[in-house]
Amino acid sequence: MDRYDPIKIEQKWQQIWADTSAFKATEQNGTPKMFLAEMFPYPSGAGLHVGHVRNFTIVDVLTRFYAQQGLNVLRPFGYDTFGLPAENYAIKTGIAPQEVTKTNIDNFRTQAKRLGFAIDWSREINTSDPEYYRWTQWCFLQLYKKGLAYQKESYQWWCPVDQTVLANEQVENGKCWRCGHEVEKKKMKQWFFKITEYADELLESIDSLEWPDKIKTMQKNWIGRSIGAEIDFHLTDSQKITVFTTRPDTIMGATFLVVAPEYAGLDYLLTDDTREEVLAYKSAALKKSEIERQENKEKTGVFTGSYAINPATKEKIPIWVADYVLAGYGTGAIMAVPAMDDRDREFAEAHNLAIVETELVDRDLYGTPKTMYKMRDWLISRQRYWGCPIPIAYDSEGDPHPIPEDQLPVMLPEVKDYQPDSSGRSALAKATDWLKVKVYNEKTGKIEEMTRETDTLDGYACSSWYLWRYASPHDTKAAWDPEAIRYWEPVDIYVGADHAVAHLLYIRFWCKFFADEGYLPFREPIKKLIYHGYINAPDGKKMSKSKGNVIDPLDVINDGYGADTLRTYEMFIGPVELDAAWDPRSVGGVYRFLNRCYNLLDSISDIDNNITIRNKTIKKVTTDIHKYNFNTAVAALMEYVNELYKTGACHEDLVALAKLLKPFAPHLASEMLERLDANDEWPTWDDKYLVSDTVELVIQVNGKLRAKLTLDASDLDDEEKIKSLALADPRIAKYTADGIKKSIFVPRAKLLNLVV
Ligand code: ANZ
Repeated sequence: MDRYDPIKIEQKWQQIWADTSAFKATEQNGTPKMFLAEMFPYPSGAGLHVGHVRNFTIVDVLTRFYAQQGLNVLRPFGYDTFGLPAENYAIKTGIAPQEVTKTNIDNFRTQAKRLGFAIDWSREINTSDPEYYRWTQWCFLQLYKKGLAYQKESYQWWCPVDQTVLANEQVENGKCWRCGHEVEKKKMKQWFFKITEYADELLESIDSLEWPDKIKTMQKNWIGRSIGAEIDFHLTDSQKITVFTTRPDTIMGATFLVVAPEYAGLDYLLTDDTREEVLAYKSAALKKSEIERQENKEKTGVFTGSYAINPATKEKIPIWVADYVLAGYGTGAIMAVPAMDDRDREFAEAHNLAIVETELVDRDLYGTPKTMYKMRDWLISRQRYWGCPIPIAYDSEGDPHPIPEDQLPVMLPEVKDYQPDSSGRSALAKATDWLKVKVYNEKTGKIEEMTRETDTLDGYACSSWYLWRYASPHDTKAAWDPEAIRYWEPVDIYVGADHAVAHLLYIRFWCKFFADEGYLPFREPIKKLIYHGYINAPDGKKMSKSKGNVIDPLDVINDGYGADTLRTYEMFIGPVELDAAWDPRSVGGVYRFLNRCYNLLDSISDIDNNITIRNKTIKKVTTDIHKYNFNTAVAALMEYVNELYKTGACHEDLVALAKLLKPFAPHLASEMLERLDANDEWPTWDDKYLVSDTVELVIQVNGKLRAKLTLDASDLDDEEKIKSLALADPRIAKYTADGIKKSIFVPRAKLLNLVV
């Protein structure tokens, strides 16, 4: 027969899939659905990288797997297109971000098609398309109406030379990334979403999700709920400082107070002797990042010149200012208890302040109970051109008014010069015609000429609802169609490798808000989350252009390996949640494996020699994919093929092989199934053919042999099951009644050691 020619086979099947709209999804009441998505990519000029391929292939393996099992599968695709790279490119080259984005999307689409992804291309979305951002603006207005989108003064990084606001990532070692001048913090009016309104629910409902523990913990820490109290320390009868403490019981040991440099009442605390030094300290502190400040390695701080009374001891204690106290948390003021708190002790030692060991008092004796969160409201305004315009206009008094919903979208106008304006406003400030708009003023009851908001929305706003747009991407009447939503959502499996506390928190917040508004019939948008590892260069280092170690996935395909090899290799590369290093030799190995699969078609045996291994392989691949153990599923297929070469493959062996291979190598598998005249329905196994291998497992308690258990060999990779079997055994249970400290499982030695 002919030799395996991936390029030819892949072209053939990609054409067939395109011609037949093979992956178009429609609602089918009565058929269970499965909605899978990756975190949609930012279409950069560099094209797809191997990390995207891992991300998209995981989704694709599952999409094809569930489709082969008869579920009604939805796997859409989209592009997260607003953001700084396109704008910076425009500033540098003068080429419109709209143009660059279109070119990049076209390239991404072509590349994704060459990888054979089972995408419903009719549902493609692009966040910078006016038909999309029109609804992002609608979402903003719903939040605005409920007071959850509001304005507040806040400190921003500011470059006095470039006269522009800078994003955190544009400040490098305290200097402007563009001109190198030292940056400052400047107080400016900004837009926020009130995510803190949902802090409790975001914290409490996360445990109901099938998400990796790592991500759940990161979100919990980010929300950072602290239960404590606010206590007043009086300077005079009418003047006081309120502190937030999680340890009101330590108040007897509070020997000084510390306020943040930005503390609102700071000026009031200063004396003629201290003013100059404190203000110099403040301006230095404003240049530091929050992380630097919390570290406060040198324990810097200055005395304000004022004292307050500790309400428990009635002692007069000094008030200091130090940048380890953050303005945005609690009240921006703390009671320092150096005998109890390490940071306070180090500070007291550095400044010769009293350290007094005392007893604890009853927690409710002083102050009022207070729950505090680390999470702040989400700052969403960007002084940037390339983003979704905020649908707001200001009247002559500077008061904001929403642009009426029937005037959406507020189109992003085309401009010539993308440089932010000298007042720190985006390039939109220079679009003079666009700036003027007639809006109804409810204060005067008249339609008046107003000035548009020139800030644009944080790109994370655009991605906070796109998963719902996928249900009805062409809807011109609503952001999403409730019927389509009820059928497809929530997302069953979501796959990504980033945004643990940003995007994945924001989308949960919007979901709860729109559920409260009656627009969504669920309160959590994503049931299961797969958070996968990165692919690194062969030496384990991060791939980067400057190191010249980037592997271009298209090169792998064009070298003759084909997309099936690339996909299968990236699933074989290691456990899905771990980072993995690219290994060119292993790519070759996967290619040879696919060749061997194809060549088996050459000589089909009449005798069925492989009923046991066939059933075993079907079971193993099925259960592995269910557990997202893609690498061991591929390994099982490799073993199976080795066996078939030894014993001879019959028709049924090959049909099973092609069906199991299809999620990983869909082109080759489709070709094999066609030649075998078989459909792609997922195969089932029959337990009666699975003579189970048993193993004996040694159970130790504190290193001493206490029991031996006989187990099914396939259970050896299920540590949790083994642990619970051991703990349930009466010979073990008598030693572990008080719980275990840890367990050490060594599958190769068939040994479980419980430490009590
Ligand atoms: C006295 C005390 C004694 C404290 C003690 C802790 C231990 P979390 O758990 O993070 O909420 N704190 C309060 N506001 C602060 C701010 N704006 N910047 C820096 N530190 C601040 O921690 C709350 C504790 O962190 C508070 O309780 C306060 O110190 C400090 F043995 O008060 B504690």
